[in-house]
Amino acid sequence: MREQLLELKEKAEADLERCVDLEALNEFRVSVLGKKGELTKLLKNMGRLSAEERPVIGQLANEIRDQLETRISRFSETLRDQGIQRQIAGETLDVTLPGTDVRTGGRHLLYQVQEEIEDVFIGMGYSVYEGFEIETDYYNFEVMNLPKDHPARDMQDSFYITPEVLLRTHTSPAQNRAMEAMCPNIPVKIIVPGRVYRRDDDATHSPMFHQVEGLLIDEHVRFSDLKGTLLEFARQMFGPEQRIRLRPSYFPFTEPSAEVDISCVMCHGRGCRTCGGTGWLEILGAGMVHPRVLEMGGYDPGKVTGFAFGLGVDRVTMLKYGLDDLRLLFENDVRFLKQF
Ligand code: FA5
Repeated sequence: MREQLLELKEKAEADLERCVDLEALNEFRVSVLGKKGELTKLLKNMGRLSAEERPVIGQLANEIRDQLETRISRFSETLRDQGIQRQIAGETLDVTLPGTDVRTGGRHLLYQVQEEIEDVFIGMGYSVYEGFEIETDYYNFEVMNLPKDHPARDMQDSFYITPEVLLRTHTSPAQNRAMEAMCPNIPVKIIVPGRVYRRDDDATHSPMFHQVEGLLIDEHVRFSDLKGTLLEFARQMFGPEQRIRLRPSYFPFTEPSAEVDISCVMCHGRGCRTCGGTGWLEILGAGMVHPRVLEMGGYDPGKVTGFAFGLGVDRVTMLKYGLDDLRLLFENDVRFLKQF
């Protein structure tokens, strides 16, 4: 049996060198040292040996196994190195292959339009003031002259965090916050851009949308100042031919109040599908700041007057870019967004 073992070793050492790759070497290893391999088969005859021979042969078999394992492992390293060398030698650099496309991000269309709106008002001397997206019932409604149980609260159904804390339904609460911060200084001349939330959801109403609030408080501010400011805004935003129309409306925090329309940007006032044949499109609510709102902000309505407006940024974006569904802006479809 000793001779058989030595023969197996000699043959295995010669065969090992003939393995051309790692796969062949692994197959070879299994065929010699594996559970059903040649060495195991040979050792099954150990039972026939005498008690003195058995440990001697057993030890020899172990030595042969260890030696073969070591040779296989070394040869596998040689094969691996050869493979790498071959790969390097065969590699060529193809400079004509297309490069990896590096995509750069861009500003979302809505924020491009919001910035454009801000620029128009900054050009008219307004400063940008930041409000809070999470507001208290007090600022969102009460100081806007909407006490609890006021029926006009129904116009702006909100998302409540607690009965007293909610996601703001409009940017108007920032009016009072700004008045508190600035009183008794005049003029207060601010715009407040930001996200607002309502329980709305259709093609022209989104549960999260954007407004830009405007507030001017000073001596002798008149309704005609409001009208002139909004006309100037519409012209800078939509072109010099743009007209605006004020329709009487109701907001508890302004008196008088108006809904403001611009002449339809699609048909220029002739009447089309977008404007429902009327030639006009609503973009904002506005009015003269209610004396009680001035008072609650610390100002004396006998000495100062003011106007305010709340502009829908998403609406302006739809009109400027001819979008027929507001929700396109929030679906995060890159094919849509990268057009702008
Ligand atoms: C208000 O939110 C008042 N705070 C505006 C205001 C401010 C009036 C200051 C007077 C003085 P209104 O609910 O009409 O008003 O909303 C104003 C504008 O926001 C609308 O003209 C419209 O352009 C836009 N808007 C309203 N709801 C949505 C909505 N769900 N999705 C998208 N835009 C909306």
